[in-house]
Amino acid sequence: MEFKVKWRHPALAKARAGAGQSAAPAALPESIQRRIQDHPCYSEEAHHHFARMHLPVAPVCNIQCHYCNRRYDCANESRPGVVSELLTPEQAVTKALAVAAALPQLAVLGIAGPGDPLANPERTFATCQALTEKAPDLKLCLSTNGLALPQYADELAKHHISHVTITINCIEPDIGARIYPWIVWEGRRRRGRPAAEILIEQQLKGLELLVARDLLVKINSVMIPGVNDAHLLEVNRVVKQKGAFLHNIVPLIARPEHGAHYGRTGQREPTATELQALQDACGDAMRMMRHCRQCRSDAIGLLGQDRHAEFSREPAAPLAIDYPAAMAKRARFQAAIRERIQARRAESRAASPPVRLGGFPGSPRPVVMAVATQGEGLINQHFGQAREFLVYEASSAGVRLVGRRLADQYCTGPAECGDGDRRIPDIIRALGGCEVLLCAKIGIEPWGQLEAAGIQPDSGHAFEPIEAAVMAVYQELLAAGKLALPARRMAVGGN
Ligand code: CLF
Ligand code: SF4
Repeated sequence: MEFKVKWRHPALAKARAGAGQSAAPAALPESIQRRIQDHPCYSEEAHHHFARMHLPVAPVCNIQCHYCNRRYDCANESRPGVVSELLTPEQAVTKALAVAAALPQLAVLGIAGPGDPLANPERTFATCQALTEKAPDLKLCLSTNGLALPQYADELAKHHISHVTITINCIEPDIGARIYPWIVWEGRRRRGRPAAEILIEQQLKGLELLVARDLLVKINSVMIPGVNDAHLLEVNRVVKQKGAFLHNIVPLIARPEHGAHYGRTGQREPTATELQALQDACGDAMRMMRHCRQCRSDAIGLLGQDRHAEFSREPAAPLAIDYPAAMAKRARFQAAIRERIQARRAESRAASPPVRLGGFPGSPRPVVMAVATQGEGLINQHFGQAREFLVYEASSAGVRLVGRRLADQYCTGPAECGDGDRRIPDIIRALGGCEVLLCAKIGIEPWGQLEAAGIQPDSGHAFEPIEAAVMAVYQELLAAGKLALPARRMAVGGN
């Protein structure tokens, strides 16, 4: 299905008009590139290199979602079941400066809970104001359910909050009534369809106001099978039409032990395949986020490598931090990262010529590969240490990230040596659909078990850039005649 899209973000609209684009997204204009190049959520490439820190200053929420247990973080930006410490604005600012001084990859400070930032406006904006003054080089980011958004659109712009996420799970109130049991609106608790109607209206109005103020807006949607899964295609169409920059569809997490309504009532979670099919169905007409880690509201570090436990609950003394020196160090460090990214792009263009078909009909089938990585865009993790795998699809069109899979860690240390055998069936299940596993190293036992399950381990590309390695493996398979079309009908690489 092809949507007729009116691309309303001012800068994007200009780019599309200039490029005469139809459904495919335009190459991003330089001004937008600059705004996302070091934001780990808004740029897939950046997420390998740049870190974010969440400041848990917002305890209260103004709505109830059926996937949320209020003892835990806002589930719109986190895994239910994970509790974050709450900080006062002063503590949050002090801690942010301390972390920024210690973590040169830090590029973004986000407020994402544990409740809704805009249901706690004083705490949220006091934190932002102090950060704008004291850490002017860090981007400010915020995530909200959108109920209070229209009221605070100007304030968000005033506080230099450049990136805002709105969680929009539906645009149809009857569906909303199945997701939100109540909201608090104008001092009163509203329920059912009328409550959902108000929430949706506020969310869409908020989106328009932010786009008009030139903020970059990401939409998060929780995929709830049988409730809003099919409907999210329509949500995608509408938010795109209203100028959202990115759509992040995340899977519902509903476990009985988390105590939320969906978990208690047996609402099922989507499978990785269902999630990917929905993201694919939304098409490439809109940028889809595929690398979300559903992180906690006090997360620190690269996505997928949360370091919050390393930083003390007690914030460091403010006077002990030489922030200007740390800022200069961070600027040098991040400039070097950007140079490395540019060099790697050039290298990858030169070293991995695209697979091309030698003028024959048909095309080789795509191959899905799992990758163990700790960041920096490299295959740099031992299989036994991995708790998640990024999943890439290689095809004659190139390499693309299609998602991530969570898995039990195969090796948890000498005390539990041997337990990997017990965990491997679950790991194999989590990697369903993957034909190759790329990692830095892997033991002989799991190698054999994965191979027997039809997943070929490969540590021959250890410490190489991910996309180049995935394409190299694809080309090896192609050259070996393993990709459906007979090898003699294809040519690999070249001009
Ligand atoms: Fe945090 Fe969210 Fe800003 Fe990112 S997270 S407030 S946009 S800085 Fe990112 Fe985490 Fe996914 Fe959120 S990976 S849960 S999308
Ligand atoms: Fe929970 Fe977030 Fe929903 Fe509020 S908006 S009920 S904190 S998931």
